[in-house]
Amino acid sequence: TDSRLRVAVTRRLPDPVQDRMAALFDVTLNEDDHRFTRAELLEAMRDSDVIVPTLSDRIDADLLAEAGDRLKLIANYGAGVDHISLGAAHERGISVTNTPGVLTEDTADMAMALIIGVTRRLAEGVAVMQSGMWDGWSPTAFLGGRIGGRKLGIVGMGRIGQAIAHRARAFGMEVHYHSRTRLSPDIEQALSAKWWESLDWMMGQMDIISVNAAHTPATFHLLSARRLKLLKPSAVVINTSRGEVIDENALTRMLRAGEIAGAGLDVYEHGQEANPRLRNLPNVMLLPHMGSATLEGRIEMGEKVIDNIESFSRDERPADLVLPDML
Ligand code: 8YV
Repeated sequence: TDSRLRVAVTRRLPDPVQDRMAALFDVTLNEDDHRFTRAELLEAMRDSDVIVPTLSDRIDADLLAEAGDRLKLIANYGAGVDHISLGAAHERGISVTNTPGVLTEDTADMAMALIIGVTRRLAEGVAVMQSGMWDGWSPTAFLGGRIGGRKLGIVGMGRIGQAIAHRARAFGMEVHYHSRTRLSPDIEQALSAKWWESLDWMMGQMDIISVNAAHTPATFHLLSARRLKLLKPSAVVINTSRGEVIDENALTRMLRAGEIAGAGLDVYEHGQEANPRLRNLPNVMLLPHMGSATLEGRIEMGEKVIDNIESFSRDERPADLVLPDML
């Protein structure tokens, strides 16, 4: 009999990751990469010591209650764990790990791409060239705003927020931030970042807001309709974190009414789907959750998952253990 850990992976992962997993564990892969139904997810959880889910798998308290007691570790492929009921897992003695760090720079790059893309009207430029309707250069066509000197307000200053701050400084932006805990003075100084205790006050002063806070009960609709109204009409909203942190309907209404100037969104409140009323707005760039989508990053995420499973199997504390009180 096979004494190796039984590991179920819910989505297709890059080949080097799957190959290494197959060499180390008794692994079940999802070669055709279909999204698991609840029943398939439950079956995988019942039959495995370890499950490797992604954000497309909702592991709530009800599912955990039905999963039996073989499952010991949820080794999430991804940093965000808002699709997993951490409290319920903890109560059942199931450990949870994630993959922080390896996707920080890629996600920060994508946030910058959206900041520049919306401010410099890249989507409009691409669209006119694709349509074949460009009628030649004009001194007043496609005028965007200058990136240098713009005030960037980062909401949530963890790893990704700080990586964006570094980049924004190199582009000559002014960096401001709001977060639960203030950075240490030396980090704040290195980033030339100004902390705002009040998100409300920061909102009113910024040219660009970048959302980089995890989705937790405390950050759900942190950018509420009321707070969004505090923005200047010339302001732009960028989100590469989780859609739920912004009231997407309120944001959509304001964009359509011209009450804010633009948005760059990689994530949506209803997960796999953007509000259809966000489409076809020239000042809105929508991406299909690509923030961490680099081949290098996705391989490193897999390596982190494997390291976490291996530590766990040796009865060591996995490097990326997530506890309910950490969020
Ligand atoms: C991943 C993400 O695509 O890590 C996260 O939290 O949102 C993305 O980087 C996703 O988590 C894969 O499960």
